[in-house]
Amino acid sequence: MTEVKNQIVLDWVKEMAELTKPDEVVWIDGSKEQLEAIKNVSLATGEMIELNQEKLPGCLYYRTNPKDVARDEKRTVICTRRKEDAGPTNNWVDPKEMYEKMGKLFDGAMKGRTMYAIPFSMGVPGTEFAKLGIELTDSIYVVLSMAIMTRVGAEVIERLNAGEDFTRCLHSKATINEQEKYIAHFPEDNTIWSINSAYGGNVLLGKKCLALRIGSYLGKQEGWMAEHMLILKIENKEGEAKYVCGAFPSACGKTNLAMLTPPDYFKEKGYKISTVGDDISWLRIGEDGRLYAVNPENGFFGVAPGTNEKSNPNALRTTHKGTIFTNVARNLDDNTVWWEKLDKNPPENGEDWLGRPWNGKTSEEKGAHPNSRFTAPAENCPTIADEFFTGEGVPISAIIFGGRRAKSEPLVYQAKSWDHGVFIGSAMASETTAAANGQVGVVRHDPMAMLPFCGYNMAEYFQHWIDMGKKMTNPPQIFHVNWFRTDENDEFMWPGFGDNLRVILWMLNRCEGSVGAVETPLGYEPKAEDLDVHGLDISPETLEKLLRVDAEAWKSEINGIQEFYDKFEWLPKEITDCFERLKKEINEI
Ligand code: SAT
Ligand code: MN
Repeated sequence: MTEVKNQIVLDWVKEMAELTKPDEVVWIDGSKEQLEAIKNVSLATGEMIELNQEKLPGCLYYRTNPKDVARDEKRTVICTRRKEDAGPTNNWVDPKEMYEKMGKLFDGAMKGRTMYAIPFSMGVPGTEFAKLGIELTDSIYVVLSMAIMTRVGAEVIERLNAGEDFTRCLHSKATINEQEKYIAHFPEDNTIWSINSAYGGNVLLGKKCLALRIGSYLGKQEGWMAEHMLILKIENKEGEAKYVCGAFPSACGKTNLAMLTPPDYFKEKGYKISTVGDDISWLRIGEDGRLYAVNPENGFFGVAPGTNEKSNPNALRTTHKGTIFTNVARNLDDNTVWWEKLDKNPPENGEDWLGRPWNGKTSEEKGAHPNSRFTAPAENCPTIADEFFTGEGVPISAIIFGGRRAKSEPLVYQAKSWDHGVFIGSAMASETTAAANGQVGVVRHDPMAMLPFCGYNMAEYFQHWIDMGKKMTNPPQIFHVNWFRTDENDEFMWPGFGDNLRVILWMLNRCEGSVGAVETPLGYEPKAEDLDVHGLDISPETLEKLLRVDAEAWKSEINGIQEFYDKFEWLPKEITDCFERLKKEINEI
């Protein structure tokens, strides 16, 4: 393997090994042979289970500790020297204090184990967007997952040897003691320490920790943006391509939107959808004054339950080889996997996510954990876009914000300007999901879907959005959507999934200025006739209800926004101006 020669890297690894005291240190080069050998070690210890290799070649099954099944926001901290630099929405601890506290926990944590050193790149190495990291871990699950989710290989080592900077990521599963679990970020040192967890979001440190928390901090310093956004490519029959980004909180359908299947009517019209990314976007301003995005990841860490032939056939195909399934149910008859809503045929001879015998036909209990996941290589995805592989940015026409909102939010509206769009993003809220520990289904403010992922003061982050807008001569249009509005009987009013393309096409028409709109206090809404509902069984009344601005609901919404804003000592004037205007206009309805 290519040898690591960078003395800064070697010194840091040595120092971390002296602290954690593993039996040995093994460098990961990303080769098939090495990963195969390491996988075999995990099969022998029972950490991973091999699935049916005919039906699911290269696929593995992994189960976490039952108390370690989601991101833990309470134990996620931002350690900046000044508390105000972490801001009112992050947990903050002084870096010195945190290093000391965690240093004690890491002391000897890898005794009797192997430390794996994983050099990885977020983004295609060598491109303008790419950033390097090294994760040190005592978990084979992490090694195998990082090999899927990031780019690992000789090229990364060569770049390190050439002196490129890297994020220092240290992880130990230690004893999975939830009282001593911490996911700590030291943005000023480009360092991440995570201990006592073995669940993806807390331990695959390239993902939320580097690509969003540290990434957002670096973006602020260096003049770019790290966002919790999918990237979708839409081509018409002339082959003209447009790209949109979408920010939705975890488990609100980003993967489904990123891989959507157009309704037949649109397929016949020649529309084609491809996937650039499903979770994270890194965005930079191009020379032409437009905003360009890449997906810095190399795989998908998607929610399994609800993924099926109808909701997301492309995701399903993506998981048929080389995938790690976590906390789903198993079918013991043919050694495959199952999760709620996969199909109508749950295993009778199964095992639930806790490893208990489970009969899916008779049991009242769920077989898979609601936040069970697949970790799958992006290259498996039938709709993966060519641009994913080059790592060159794609020009973004529209940014979509959205969340789960049963009542107040209309199906779609367009911001009146970039600054107004930043206000909309800053004020967005969503019902919580199982992706993070805590109560599910309560409305919480989650600006730009970044509340758990912004690595610095969110007021500064809003200011960064405003500043980026000023630097763009041709910024994307900003929209807000809600696929989840329900009627009096709590039934969804909008079919969602592939039919969301109808809303996206309206947005693209707006970007081109080819359709009009109705101005409301929230923004520009479609005229009902401009939403192409051909082939959709939806009544004009339902459509009207989906688009209606409910003034009463918005009065309480405004109180919620105010309450959220009150956390901040200051907010950009552009945002407070938009808020004042909204309050006034809602009261006038
Ligand atoms: O657990 S992850 O943070 O990686 C996925 C998510 O919650 O979005
Ligand atoms: Mn996510």
